[in-house]
Amino acid sequence: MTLILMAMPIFKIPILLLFLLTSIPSISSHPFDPLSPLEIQIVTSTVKSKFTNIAQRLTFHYVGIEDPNKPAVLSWVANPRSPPLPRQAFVVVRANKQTHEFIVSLANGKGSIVSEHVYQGNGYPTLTLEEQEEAIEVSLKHQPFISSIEKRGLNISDVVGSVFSIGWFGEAQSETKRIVKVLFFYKESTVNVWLRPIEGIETTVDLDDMVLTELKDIHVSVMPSSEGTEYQASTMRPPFVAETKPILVNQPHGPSFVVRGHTVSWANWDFHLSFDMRVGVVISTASIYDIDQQKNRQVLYRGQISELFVPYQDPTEEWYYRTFMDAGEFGMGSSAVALEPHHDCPSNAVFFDAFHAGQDGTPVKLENAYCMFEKYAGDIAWRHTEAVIPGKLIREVRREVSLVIRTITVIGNYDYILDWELKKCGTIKLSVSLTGIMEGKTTTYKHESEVKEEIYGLLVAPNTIGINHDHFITYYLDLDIDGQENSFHKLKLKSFKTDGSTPRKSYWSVVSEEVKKELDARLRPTEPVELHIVNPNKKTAVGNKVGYRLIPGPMAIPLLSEDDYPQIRGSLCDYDIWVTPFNKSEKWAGGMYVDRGHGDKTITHITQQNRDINNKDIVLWHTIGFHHHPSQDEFPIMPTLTGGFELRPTNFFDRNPILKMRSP
Ligand SMILES: *[C@@H]1O[C@H](CO)[C@@H](O)[C@H](O)[C@H]1NC(C)=O
Ligand SMILES: *[C@@H]1O[C@H](CO)[C@@H](O)[C@H](O)[C@H]1NC(C)=O
Ligand SMILES: [Cu+2]
Repeated sequence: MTLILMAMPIFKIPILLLFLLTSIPSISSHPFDPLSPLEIQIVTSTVKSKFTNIAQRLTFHYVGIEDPNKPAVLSWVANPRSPPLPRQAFVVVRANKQTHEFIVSLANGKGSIVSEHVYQGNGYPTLTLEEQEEAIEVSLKHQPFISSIEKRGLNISDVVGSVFSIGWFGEAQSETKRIVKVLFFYKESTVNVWLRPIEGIETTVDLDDMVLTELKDIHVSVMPSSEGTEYQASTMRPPFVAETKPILVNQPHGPSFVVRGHTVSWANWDFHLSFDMRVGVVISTASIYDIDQQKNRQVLYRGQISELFVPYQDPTEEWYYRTFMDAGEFGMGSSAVALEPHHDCPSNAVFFDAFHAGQDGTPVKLENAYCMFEKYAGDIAWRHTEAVIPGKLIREVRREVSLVIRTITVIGNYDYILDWELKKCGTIKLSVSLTGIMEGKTTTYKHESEVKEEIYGLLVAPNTIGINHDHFITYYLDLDIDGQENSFHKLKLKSFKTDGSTPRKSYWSVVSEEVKKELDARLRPTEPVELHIVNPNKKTAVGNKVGYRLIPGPMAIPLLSEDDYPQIRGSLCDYDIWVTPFNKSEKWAGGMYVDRGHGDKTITHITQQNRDINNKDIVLWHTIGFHHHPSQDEFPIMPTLTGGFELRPTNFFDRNPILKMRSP
């Protein structure tokens, strides 16, 4: 009982609503509920007790739930008043320079180790926030480093550091130590440190020993002026951009969603909402109520980010290694920032805290880690004006009110705003908005006319180059369209010639292809195609297969050569679409251990098994991408750039599911 209580999220909602919630009959905890602080404590102390006389550091890199098996989860969801499933946690620690994986049982509120395994492959777990801080501190206190800074006439107390993962460039496994580089920036007259890098000096820190292993003082770079780099309103003088008058989002009767534990009901949707230190928000066991069939129908078993790959395109000595895998290396969840009410989310939003394990195993609270709100932005759900009927004017309009779940992850200089949006028509829309600060590289050039060589980007300010890079984001989408057995169909739009019996010479029509195997599902569409996930065993009343369609997001094409190391690790961008048969342990498009990993367990390798995907429980992986050639408008901070994709019901319903909807 304690565990069930602890599993309640701490969210801030009006007292009145809290009162209403408590009057709803209780429900046992959902199998995907994130670990509560108490559970984290139990799990990590159980693991710690295995390492009693450890000589070196014991650091926790991942602590999260171990997913129960899918059939058990589905039968619990079908009957949520049944007893909770046994809780287990999955844990990754570093100890004695080894990566240990544990599964810990939480049965009866006590921790016990179910399995223990030393990972022998290449690559390392996600960096902890604490070890990044330590690596910076070790560097800043290193006397030869201080001398190097002083030699440049800079003030050590104005130097800040940031940790950069260094990828993998063909070294043997025995040579790929768990090391990072620390790079330095100058905060002397601006908070926008990313545009004031101290180039030509870097340290290398071994994270397992937490020692500085190398100081490189290569050259003295120019320091761009701090002028115009500030972005805090309090530091700016008029004129300001024309103000708009206040806009209020006002829901006089409160939100129309109900949150029980981590389970959410809103309009016709029911789903589970969780948060994970590696991937951030996880939406699972989502179903939609069909008013015609008068039942909930399954849509999504689990959806989350799988990986985010950001290769910079400057191959020179001090930049070549910047090829980040943000989820696996830095943690999209543990790097989530506290959302600011009224600004990061509108005034009608409800905020949720999340918990993850700190490096030492103690629970760390991430306040306002994600928010949920109903969005009405003046859009229309459907409408028609009918003027053709004499003497009658018909106008029917429905407002589009949707539900948004938002989290924001900040990895160093970059901010990723990650939204899930559920619509009453059944559409699920996922979007990524990029903002934050570009990573500036210093140069002696002050004007574009002086530039006579390759600079791998654009001169965005005097002495500052914005370096070209990409953002590739792979989503893991275990769709269960009206049941588990699904198929992937490519509906190709083809041109046809007519037989000449009318003046028309051509038309297009649809040629459907059932995809049978994993390798055939991989796709980078170059011709018009509709991508359907269907349930071949369920048909509409008129006989169409029920399904959902992927309306793909922005597609970017990998431009690195196939044999380039970042491309091997980041092969998740080789295709926009991948489909695999469901396997609980296959979730990571870039591999499980990506820091310094060799890219040998990516989605490329997973799909090489070329398994059957026809009429099976399948998973859709969708990679969206942004090529980013910086522009001056993005200096000194970038206006948001948004991209996303939709999953849209396609013959899922027998007719418009929101036909019988009244506008609120
Ligand atoms: C360095 O910065 C500190 C803190 O801002 C300041 O107190 C100190 O006077 C500075 N030293 C020099 C040499 O500018
Ligand atoms: C699931 O995937 C893992 C790793 O690819 C593999 O070892 C395991 O055998 C797979 N399980 C099933 C049931 O296919
Ligand atoms: Cu970018």
